[in-house]
Amino acid sequence: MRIISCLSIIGLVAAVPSSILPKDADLSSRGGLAKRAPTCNTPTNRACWTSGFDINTDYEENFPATGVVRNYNFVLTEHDNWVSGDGLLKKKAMLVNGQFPGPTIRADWGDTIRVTVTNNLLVNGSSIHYHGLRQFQNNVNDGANGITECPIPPGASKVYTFRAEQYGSSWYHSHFSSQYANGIVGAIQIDGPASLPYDEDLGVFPITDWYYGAADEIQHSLIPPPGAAPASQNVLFNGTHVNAQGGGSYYRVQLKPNKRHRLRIINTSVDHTFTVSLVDHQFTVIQADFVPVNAFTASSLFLAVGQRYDVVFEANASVGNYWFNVTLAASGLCGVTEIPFPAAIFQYEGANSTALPTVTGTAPPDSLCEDKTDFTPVVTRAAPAASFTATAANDLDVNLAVQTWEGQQRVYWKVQGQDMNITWDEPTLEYLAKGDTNFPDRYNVFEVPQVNEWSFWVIENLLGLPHPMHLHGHDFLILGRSPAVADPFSITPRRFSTSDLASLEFTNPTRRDTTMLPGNGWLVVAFRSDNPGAWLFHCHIAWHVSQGLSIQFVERIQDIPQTVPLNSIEPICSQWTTYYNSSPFKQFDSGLRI
Ligand SMILES: *[C@@H]1O[C@H](CO)[C@@H](O)[C@H](O)[C@H]1NC(C)=O
Ligand SMILES: *[C@@H]1O[C@H](CO)[C@@H](O)[C@H](O)[C@H]1NC(C)=O
Ligand SMILES: *[C@@H]1O[C@H](CO)[C@@H](O)[C@H](O)[C@H]1NC(C)=O
Ligand SMILES: *[C@@H]1O[C@H](CO)[C@@H](O)[C@H](O)[C@H]1NC(C)=O
Ligand SMILES: *[C@@H]1O[C@H](CO)[C@@H](O)[C@H](O)[C@H]1NC(C)=O
Ligand SMILES: *[C@@H]1O[C@H](CO)[C@@H](O)[C@H](O)[C@H]1NC(C)=O
Ligand SMILES: *[C@@H]1O[C@H](CO)[C@@H](O)[C@H](O)[C@H]1NC(C)=O
Ligand SMILES: [Cu+2]
Repeated sequence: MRIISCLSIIGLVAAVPSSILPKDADLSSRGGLAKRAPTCNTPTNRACWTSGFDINTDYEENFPATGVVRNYNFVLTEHDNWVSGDGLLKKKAMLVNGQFPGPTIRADWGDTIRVTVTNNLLVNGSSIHYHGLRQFQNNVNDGANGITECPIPPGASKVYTFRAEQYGSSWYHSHFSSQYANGIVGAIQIDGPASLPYDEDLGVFPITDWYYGAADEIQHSLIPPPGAAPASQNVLFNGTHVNAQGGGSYYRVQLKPNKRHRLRIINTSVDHTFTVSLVDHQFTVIQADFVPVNAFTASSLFLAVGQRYDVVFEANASVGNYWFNVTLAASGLCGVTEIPFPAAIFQYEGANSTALPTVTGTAPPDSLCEDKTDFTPVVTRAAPAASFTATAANDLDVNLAVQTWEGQQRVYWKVQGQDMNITWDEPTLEYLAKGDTNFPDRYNVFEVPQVNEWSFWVIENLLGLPHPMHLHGHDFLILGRSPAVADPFSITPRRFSTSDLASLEFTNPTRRDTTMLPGNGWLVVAFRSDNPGAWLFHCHIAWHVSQGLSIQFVERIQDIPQTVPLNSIEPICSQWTTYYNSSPFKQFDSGLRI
């Protein structure tokens, strides 16, 4: 029932004339939070939010109707030889409002977010994806070009409107080929309740691998075998770092002595999965992706591309400066950077603001490229174990292939023998708008027809390289995966077998939107088919998705026309088609890049 009430709220926002919508929030002050509903959220009680809504509320069924609309204007621009936050030149930058990271989208739980994106790039199209946002019955606003929309051509604008149904920390990024590696990336902070008290919110802390080259040129260099991802030249903390030549500066985060701080760590990498740690401090995790979890404490945390951890820690060490370190897996399988010890500085009030930390700290244990899956969501979910069997129909084999393309050898990533290769001006939703369900094989469509049932997927990796897998439109339950090994290349692929069944956890397992698929191993995930639409499921390594590592779940095809305004994609599609037909710059990859 409550799902229906959310639906009608969304419908109302879309249907009412803008004159009677609540007055837009004043974004000029306090990060856009000048206007907000009264909240019972205080430093001693973060679990509380507003009347009827707290940390135990099932946010997939119910979220506050604040009536507030947060407006953002994003202008995408292109710059040659742009000075990066580490003081060195990036050959090609593409930026949101001229900055990197782009502006943070900030809203309260339940607000409506409206982002107007104007594409002022020279020749590229673009589409902006809001990572982890559930987009309930709102598939057209998912920002995946070739799936849910046509790219926005240069000179055109598009408005994305969606509700902050969940709360926590995330990011947005371009989904047009490898474009986000040029810098079209920013953070999202949605304020809501939390599972632990804290005093200070330090805000979002995006960490990214950084390449001085142009993304298109790097991607072109990966066409011929071996097609292996290059090392990054740097790692930026909130856009800043020292560089290998001794320039640049460490990003400094200010701490208040003896206060509990909340930090929102976001891995906005193109390629790297890493471990973070803060010398002499422990992190207590309160949220993983957009899912609040029962607090647990760790001395280091591993983040795959796209993953987020909201942590709380107490500034109770002696007043001073402390390294916040990023460590890559020793095997190099989770990415390689040319900068030896990427770090930021966490500086206590009263500490010397030019001095470097003196304590090196101890390196965290090798992550073996594996994310944690032993924490428990606050709002519980269970999948019916009896409904699960591994069959040919829910098997997704991931493998690499070399094929001839335009007279040259080319590397492809394939799922069930097929690499994704979409056509920008024929997105999946356009097929559906025309009533055509005859998708080309290269769209890699897997249909999920059942209504409100759990759908189970067994992903089997037939190579040693791990992949961070991300699903749009849902948080998935991580039922299980094969154990991490130090050198997955040294073993033969481990397929899921009936003897592995007993190791699966169906009752409130870890739930999130991104997780690692082990090298030469398997991963079993489940999601409930409660959100009709075409939802991507892909590796979040930008280079790999461009090389094809992606599928789309077309969920409840019969219900999509009733719940998704398919015609709304047409204006941009016709503008894109007109533009692209006359553009000499053509698609040379899968067309996708998260
Ligand atoms: C995108 O822009 C880059 C940089 O200007 C260019 O190299 C590439 O060919 C463009 N690709 C498309 C499909 O427009
Ligand atoms: C990162 O930068 C943003 C934008 O300036 C700021 O709001 C945020 O607090 C910074 N994060 C940290 C941890 O300092
Ligand atoms: C971010 O994720 C990427 C891709 O999985 C990974 O290679 C990188 O090490 C991660 N970075 C951090 C800081 O966790
Ligand atoms: C700092 O606080 C943490 C957790 O609140 C606690 O485990 C730790 O012992 C404290 N350390 C010091 C030096 O008091
Ligand atoms: C702060 O640190 C700098 C660099 O190490 C040093 O030169 C300076 O003397 C220090 N200032 C104080 C007040 O200790
Ligand atoms: C943390 O980073 C600093 C600065 O690069 C480095 O000196 C230190 O060795 C690193 N510590 C660990 C444990 O990686
Ligand atoms: C994608 O499919 C189109 C249409 O079949 C084809 O022309 C193109 O070569 C394919 N792209 C790649 C990278 O395989
Ligand atoms: Cu991958």
